[in-house]
Amino acid sequence: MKNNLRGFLLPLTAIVAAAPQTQAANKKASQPQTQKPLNIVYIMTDDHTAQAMSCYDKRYTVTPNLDRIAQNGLRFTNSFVANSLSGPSRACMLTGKHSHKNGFTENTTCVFDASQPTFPRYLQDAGYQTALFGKWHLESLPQGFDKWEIVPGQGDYYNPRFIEMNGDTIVRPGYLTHLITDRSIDWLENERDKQKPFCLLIHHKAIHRNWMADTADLELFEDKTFPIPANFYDDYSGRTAAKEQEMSIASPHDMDIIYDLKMYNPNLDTRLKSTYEDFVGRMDPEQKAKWDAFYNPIIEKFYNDSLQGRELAEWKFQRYMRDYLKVVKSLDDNVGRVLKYLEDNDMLKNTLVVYTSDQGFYMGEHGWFDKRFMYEESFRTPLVMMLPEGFDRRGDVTEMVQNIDYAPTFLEIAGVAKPADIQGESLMPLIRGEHPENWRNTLYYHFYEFPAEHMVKRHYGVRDDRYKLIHFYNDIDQWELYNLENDPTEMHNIFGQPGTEDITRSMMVKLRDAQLQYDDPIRFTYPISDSGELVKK
Ligand code: SGN
Ligand code: CA
Repeated sequence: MKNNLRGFLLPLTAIVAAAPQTQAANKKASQPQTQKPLNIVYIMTDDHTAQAMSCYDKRYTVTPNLDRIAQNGLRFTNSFVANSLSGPSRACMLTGKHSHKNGFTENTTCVFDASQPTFPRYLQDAGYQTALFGKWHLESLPQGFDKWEIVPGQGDYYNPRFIEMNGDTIVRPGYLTHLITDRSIDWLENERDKQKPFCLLIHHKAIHRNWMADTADLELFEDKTFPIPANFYDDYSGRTAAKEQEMSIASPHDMDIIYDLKMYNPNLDTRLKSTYEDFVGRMDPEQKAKWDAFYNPIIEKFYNDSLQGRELAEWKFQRYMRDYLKVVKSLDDNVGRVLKYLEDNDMLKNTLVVYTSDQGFYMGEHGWFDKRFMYEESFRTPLVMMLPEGFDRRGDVTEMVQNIDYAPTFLEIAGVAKPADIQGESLMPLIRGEHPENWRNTLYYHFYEFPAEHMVKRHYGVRDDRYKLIHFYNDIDQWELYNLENDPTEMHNIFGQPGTEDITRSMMVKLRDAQLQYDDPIRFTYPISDSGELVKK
């Protein structure tokens, strides 16, 4: 679905304020009451992957402001999502529950049930001021915020629309990443009650498709040639779902030469041309003049050169990388503006700054863009935190964490006891520098959005620190098993190979246990006895 406007169409009954269900669980946890409560600034981007963040990966770009967050706190090196898609990820992080529990399993038909408890509601009940600016993508309107202003659906990069709390839609002139930052700083400076602790969610559209850079950044990266990932020409042998996806950079259907790569041609019709025309149509004459001055020579050369085959695929890869990294640059600058505001106002000492993305993304690995798969690039998500005074731990956290952990973390900060139905774990022990012995050693994942754009089949799976087991189901029944130690790019599906029986059995047990623990109504059907023996099909 294109720029999604389903949020506009909801009847009022679907968006009325929910009954306060949070009271019972809202007992104060034991925390020193003498300490001033910490503020939380939770910055989240869309589709920003760790490969494009220099504190994780220095191959492609530099992100000094994001790196500053990590340098003054923690870098989580094993950070994952529960369902690699925007709406589902947001629902997981708001509720602390997997998709089957919060009900928002996929983007196309789900509407978030706003009557369920979320961390902003718990925080509000605990005396925090809560605010949200930017992308929301949950179709029902936000609840549990003292102030919010969201973009409809995916949002527009240029001169974007915002939905205000009173239901009005306004258009703000400018580039979205700046505007969300301006709005957030304005709230910090002029609107909040400075006597109360706060939790501010700054949730950007950047770096989402179709990666339209700010005109100020258009010239960046044009002289750079990025290394092509070793598995760019993956033939997907042994992996049916990977073969049948529609997220290939080389494919003219999947990556649109006009919409994605801006090679506008009035004489060429492509699948997403009209969407591109709509987006560019939002620009004012000055923005459009800069846009055209930059792109026109590239367009002319592109159509003259008539590249084919691998040359064309690699040209598309380079343009994709450049566009994506330009959008990252303005995001990084704007994160810097927020840090500067907090620093200038002496607020870093009592504010936890969290930076993450709604999921990872493919930067040409397996030949792809987009996300969805439980493979590493999109299962992972960056997570760095700048820590306030009194938290001395620095460096890497290597424990496996997941976006269902954010809600219980924020609850612990606010002194709210974790309700029994929250499935995530508070990250506070890790932030304090502890290494809890019983920390999770298995992650559970479940992706549902099929059939849909990009055609990634439904699947669930488990990952431990060495192996990953995935089951693709619904219209197929295929298992994949990876040894991440020998095969970190997941090119060799070893499921069913002689010699893998023991590890298959043990991963099946982990999968069965995870589905029971998280109470997922979809249970795998591979025959396994009560004692954990694998019954060969
Ligand atoms: C849009 C994009 C897709 C993307 C989904 C979900 N298409 O539909 O490429 O996978 O969003 O992304 S587009 O033609 O509209 O750009 S998500 O991050 O919001 O889940
Ligand atoms: Ca996303």
